[in-house]
Amino acid sequence: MKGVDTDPGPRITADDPAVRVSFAPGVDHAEAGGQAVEILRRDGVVVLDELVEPALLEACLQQIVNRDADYHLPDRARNHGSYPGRHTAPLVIEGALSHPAIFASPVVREIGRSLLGPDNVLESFGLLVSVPGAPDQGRHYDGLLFEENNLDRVLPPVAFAVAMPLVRLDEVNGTTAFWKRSHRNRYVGGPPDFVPVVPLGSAVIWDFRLIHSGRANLGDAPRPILFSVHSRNWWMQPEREWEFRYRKLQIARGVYDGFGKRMRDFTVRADIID
Ligand SMILES: O=C(O)CCC(=O)C(=O)O
Repeated sequence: MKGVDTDPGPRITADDPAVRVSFAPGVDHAEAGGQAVEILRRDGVVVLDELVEPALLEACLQQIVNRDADYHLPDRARNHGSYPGRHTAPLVIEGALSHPAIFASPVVREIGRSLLGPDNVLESFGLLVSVPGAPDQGRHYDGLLFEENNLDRVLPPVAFAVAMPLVRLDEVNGTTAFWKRSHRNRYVGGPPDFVPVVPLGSAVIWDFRLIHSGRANLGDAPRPILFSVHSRNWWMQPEREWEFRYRKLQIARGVYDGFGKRMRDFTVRADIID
């Protein structure tokens, strides 16, 4: 995560139907997935609406709270992230979290194959939390191959983030603000042009090069999001030495034992938890 501007920009919500694709019952997922790929290529971000059953997401949140009621508390060694009031906590893929719709949605897998190549991998899977009082993030991109020049803009993508909120994201608990097309065009500042409200059941995918900023949590409850990174198989997110207890991808042994070869290849970076 690299800052480009400490000013987070004005507080607005700004929807754009051209950056959203519906996966409601009856929609042809292959066609909708193809549209999502085109939008990601063009704008660097896409919202996949009605992708996941809200009841499954509620079960995931319940499981997380039951396992660790303090999941939202900062722990520098155990969590990943360097922004005040915001961190990613490790998760184990088990129980409700092991449902493929959660960590390996067929729609997201297909988007990954199109944008990141057939042998792309799940680089990480954790819980992105912003706590009440968390301020706006500075504008940043999540990663570039070459920081020192503008080469990334003309290269194909190497990684994308998938944010699957466990609560609705809005102007109170803080959605994410995006500067569309900044993955390919020169960033010129100004207000964000896509600041979507994200209902439970929707997911947001963004290119790692895209400029964005998580908005302040003005509510009174933590804002949990299932957050994963999908990447080309030769790319890895840099690790920070002080995050020595953070585990970026963990799968329960019983879940992993049920995987076929394709899923094992996709989760090749996982720690298997006995
Ligand atoms: O919290 C958000 O909405 C975005 C988080 C983010 O961009 C980050 O942690 O890099």
